[in-house]
Amino acid sequence: LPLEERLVRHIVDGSKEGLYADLDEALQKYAPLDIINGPLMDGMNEVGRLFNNNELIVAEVLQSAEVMKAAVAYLEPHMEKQETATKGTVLLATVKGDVHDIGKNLVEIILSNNGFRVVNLGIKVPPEQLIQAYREVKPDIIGLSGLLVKSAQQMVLTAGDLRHAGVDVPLLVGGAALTRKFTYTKIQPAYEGTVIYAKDAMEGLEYANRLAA
Ligand code: B1M
Repeated sequence: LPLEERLVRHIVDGSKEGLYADLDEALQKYAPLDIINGPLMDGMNEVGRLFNNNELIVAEVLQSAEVMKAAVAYLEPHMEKQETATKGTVLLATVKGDVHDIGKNLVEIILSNNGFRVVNLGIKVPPEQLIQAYREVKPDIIGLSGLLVKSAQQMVLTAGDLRHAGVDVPLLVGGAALTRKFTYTKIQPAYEGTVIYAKDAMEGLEYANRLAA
C-alpha cells in the first residue's frame, strides 16, 4: 500500500504495528500538521462512518482513538514552536457529558506551540468546574469542545451558566457537532461576551491570535 493509505489503515485497524516507521517516512514529505489533518483525520472519519454503520464496536473505536493519540504524540515534537512571551491564557475543556478529547488536545498542542498558556481541564467538564477554574486561572479566552449532538446544547447551557457567574471573556467553541450557524444563533445569545466558532484547531489559533492582538 502507498504510505498515505497505510497511515489511514493504522487508524482504521487500530494498529500501531509499523506506525512509527510510517510516520517517520511521512515526516520526510509532509509537515506534521498535514499528516494529522490528512491521512490520520481521514482514518478517524472512516472509523466514524464504519461505527455509524454498525461495522465497528465502541471498543474498536477506542483502539483507533489510542492509535490516533499515539500518532499525534509522536508528531508533536516535530511541530514548529514559537518561543515567544505568552500571548495569553486559554482555559480549555470538553463539555459536560462528552468524553471526546482528541480534537481538544490538538487545540491545546497548537495553541501552546504558538505562544499561549493552556490550562486543559479535560473531559466531561461541568459548568461549575469551569467557573471555579475561571476564578483561579483568570484566562483571557475559554475554549469549549464537543462532538456529540447533545454537546452543542450543553454549550448553550454552559454559556448561560458562565454569564450568570459574571464571566464575559471570549468563548472559542469547536467540535464536530457544532456549526457556525448554531454558534451565532444559539450560543451567542446565551452569553455576555463574544462567541467564536472554529472549524479546526488551526482556525482556533487564528482567532485566538486575533483576540490576543
Ligand atoms: Co464517539 N461519536 N462516541 N467515540 N466518535 C462520534 C463523535 C460520532 C459522530 C460517531 C458516529 O456515530 N458516526 C458519534 C456522535 C453522534 C452524535 O452525537 N450525533 C459518536 C458516538 C455516538 C459516541 C458514543 C455515544 C458511542 C457509544 O458509547 N455508544 C460514545 C459517547 C461517549 C460520551 O461522550 N459520553 C462515544 C465514544 C467514543 C470513544 C470513547 C470510543 C472515542 C473517543 C476517544 C477519545 O476522544 N479519547 C470515539 C471516537 C474516536 C469517535 C470518532 C470516530 C472520532 C472523533 C475524533 O477523535 N476525531 C467520531 C466520528 C467522527 O468524528 N468522524 C465519534 C478526530 C479529531 C481530531 O477530530 O474531535 O472533531 P475532532 O476535532 C476537530 C474539530 O472538530 C475541531 O478541531 C479538530 C481538528 O483540528 N475542534 C475544535 C474540536 N474541538 C475544538 C475546540 C476548538 C476549536 C476546534 O476550540 C476550543
